[in-house]
Amino acid sequence: MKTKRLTVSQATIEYLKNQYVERDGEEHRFFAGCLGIFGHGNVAGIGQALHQNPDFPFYVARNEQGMVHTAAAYAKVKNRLQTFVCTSSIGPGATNMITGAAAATINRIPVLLIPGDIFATRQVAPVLQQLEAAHTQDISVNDAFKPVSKYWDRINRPEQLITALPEVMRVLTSPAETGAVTLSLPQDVQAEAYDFPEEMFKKRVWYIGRPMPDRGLLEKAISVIKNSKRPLIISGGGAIYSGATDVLKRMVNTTGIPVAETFAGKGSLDYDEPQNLGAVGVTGTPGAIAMAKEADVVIGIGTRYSDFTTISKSAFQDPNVQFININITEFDSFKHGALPLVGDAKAILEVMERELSQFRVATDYREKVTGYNKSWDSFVSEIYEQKNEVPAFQGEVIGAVNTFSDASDIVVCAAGSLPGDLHKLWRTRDPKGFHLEYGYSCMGYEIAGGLGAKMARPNSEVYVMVGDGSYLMMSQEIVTSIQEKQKLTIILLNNNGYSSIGSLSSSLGSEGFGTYYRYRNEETQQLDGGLLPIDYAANASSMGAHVITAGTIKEFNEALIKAKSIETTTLIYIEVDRKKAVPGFAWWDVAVAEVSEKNAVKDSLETYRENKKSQKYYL
Ligand SMILES: Cc1ncc(C[n+]2csc(CCOP(=O)(O)OP(=O)(O)O)c2C)c(N)n1
Ligand SMILES: [Mg+2]
Repeated sequence: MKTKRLTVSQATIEYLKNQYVERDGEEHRFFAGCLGIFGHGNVAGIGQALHQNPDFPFYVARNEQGMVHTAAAYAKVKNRLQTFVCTSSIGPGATNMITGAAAATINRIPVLLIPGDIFATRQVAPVLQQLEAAHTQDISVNDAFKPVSKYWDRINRPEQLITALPEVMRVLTSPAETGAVTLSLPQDVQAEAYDFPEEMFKKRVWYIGRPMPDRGLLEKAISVIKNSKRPLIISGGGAIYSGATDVLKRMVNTTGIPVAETFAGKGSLDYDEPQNLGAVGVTGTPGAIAMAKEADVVIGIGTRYSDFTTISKSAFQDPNVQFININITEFDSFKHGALPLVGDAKAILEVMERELSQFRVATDYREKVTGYNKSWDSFVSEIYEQKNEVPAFQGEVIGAVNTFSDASDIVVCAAGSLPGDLHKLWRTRDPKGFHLEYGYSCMGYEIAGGLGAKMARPNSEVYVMVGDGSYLMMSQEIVTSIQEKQKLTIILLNNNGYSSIGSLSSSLGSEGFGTYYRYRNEETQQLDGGLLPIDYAANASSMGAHVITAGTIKEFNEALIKAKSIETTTLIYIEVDRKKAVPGFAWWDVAVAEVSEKNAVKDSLETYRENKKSQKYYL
């Protein structure tokens, strides 16, 4: 056997560099490079290996959580066909990545995490940043990655790498299995040399297929659809990742089956396609909500049916509703007692398109759908209309960005009141234009994720829409975007705190308690004093961003024009009215206190109990 003498770190990078994926005849490298922050746990191992591999680009990030979001956003824009490696030191550097890992795994997005780990030899224990356990030496904080990783391994001996790396790749490139993969590398092992088989470093192409479900089940599903009166498609992220959007459009244009979109699935159809009902679920449009309620056959495509999609299991009210789930993941395909079509969305829809070429929904059903599409669009136009009030209305700010942006641009968002408003109001014109991380809805994803989106699609403008709360939680990847000349246009909507959770709290009787950015009031001893003097514009500017402050929506429009002409990351600051909200049309199950001293809470408990009556088990 021919061998090559390398350190474990050098072998890891050499191997990763030679991994490719192929789908539909297109082949490319799976890793775009490595994001990282060094500490004693990775500087001399992985750091040294990266240093001697300039063809595997390294990007220094500002926060380990942020860099995992960057990697995940990149992979999301690339439809999971390419991603980054993220390397961290041991201890806090490593555990900072756990939130990012959970977000990637929930959203079924591939990221490879290589945290450093405590010495395998154990002689120097406790090394700086080691959390010891009295009952075992076979544990470190990196074990905390296990519940959020789709594959987890620790390399205690160099030769373990030879069998670990193919598993890493199998999971990352599997559309069904993918998520965060953690390869824990003790710092001494990272630097250890070994004679690795040369074969390990040959170019390897991982084929991403388009598997088909059982034929009998597929026939059954098609006949169920043919016999349906009120079919409805729920389109999720999987429809976009598999590239099924063209065939979906053709199929629904012909058959008239309406489509409602989840957060990850928004963009499956352009907003003005007559079969598009828009957002489904808690943040859904009235049309999507009404049609889900009465649907007799629900065809889920690449959706995991989160509570936001199912209106906390109350969206589908037909007593005989039948689900057909097209999903690459068996786990999701069985949800709601569905006919499980385990396979690739595009491949399955191609068969359905052929088999349903003669199928048509009834004319009145088709017209109802078209009517909902049109009436919702008029509603959006009303919200988009610029009234020039100060402070501005969040809905009109969204409208201004949507109207100004090109179809190929990307809007990025994750948490707060913006995601729901964007889900309802954003007019989609490209399957990749709407980039919402709403699986983990992780505050802090916005700017870090925007950076990943920009790196994945450098010719698009990336509009990061972020609330003041999320901005304060994590905005430091602005620095990375400037360093790498990856321009972002960040729109910071300030409403002095957590308006989304504040209105949720108020709607449940708790008066927005603890959700304002205010001083502690000496008289009340509560946080209801004056507003905090946070200067967001100065903050962004101190990191090197170009900043434009817009006082009115008119100034905001001008700022968008200006921002487009600027080559560096630009932040547009605007204050928005905390009290003026885009209307909602459905409830959400958030448990209300069963005993309380407050009448408002007692009242909301009544409403809550009433709403809960609409919940169902779909068995
Ligand atoms: C990391 C994290 N912590 C807490 C939450 C719960 N949460 C959801 S929205 C929100 C407030 C967001 O505030 P801001 O970004 O200002 O948006 P707004 O609600 O004001 O629109 C909080 C605390 C979360 N989603 N993520
Ligand atoms: Mg806010």
